[in-house]
Amino acid sequence: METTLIILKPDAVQRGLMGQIISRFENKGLAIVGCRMMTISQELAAVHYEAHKERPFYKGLVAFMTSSPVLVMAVRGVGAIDIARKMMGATFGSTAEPGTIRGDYGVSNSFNLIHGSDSADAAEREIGLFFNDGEVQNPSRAIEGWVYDMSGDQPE
Ligand code: IDP
Ligand code: MG
Repeated sequence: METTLIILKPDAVQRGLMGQIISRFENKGLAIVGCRMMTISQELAAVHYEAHKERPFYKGLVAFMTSSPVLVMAVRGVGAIDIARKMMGATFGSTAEPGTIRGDYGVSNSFNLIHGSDSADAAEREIGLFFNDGEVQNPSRAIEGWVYDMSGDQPE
């Protein structure tokens, strides 16, 4: 099982798209195991996006991400990191495929609704940035045996 860090960005929250986007993850069979609404500080945005510090869009990105509340989620499933990235679609709303979150709900290249960790290392780091110890839950889901084939050693 993997857990990925998803952020519904200020545009998704302001546009009232939280429920529809959360539903996509739940409908897919992924589990929401952490959830908090917050306004991201300048400091946290800078650490979260430090890999982009030298990029021309960095200043605007930090301004956007700190401009209004976000919904931060920990989302769990087998292969959750890659599955969530596929569900999000390409970075730019203008080119993201229909059927993806960015492709279906937006047209902007910078206001692109959602962040998702892009690797296992990034997921671990980002979950540590946005959640305190013990805040990410570890539920035993009653439906697990119908979401996954549990007849072998691993959920499949
Ligand atoms: P990702 O969110 O799909 O992983 P990254 O390349 O990691 O995309 O960029 C992080 C965020 O920075 C994007 O989600 C988007 O909000 C913003 N961004 C990336 N490239 C551009 C750009 O060329 N113009 C404006 N904003 C950008
Ligand atoms: Mg990225």
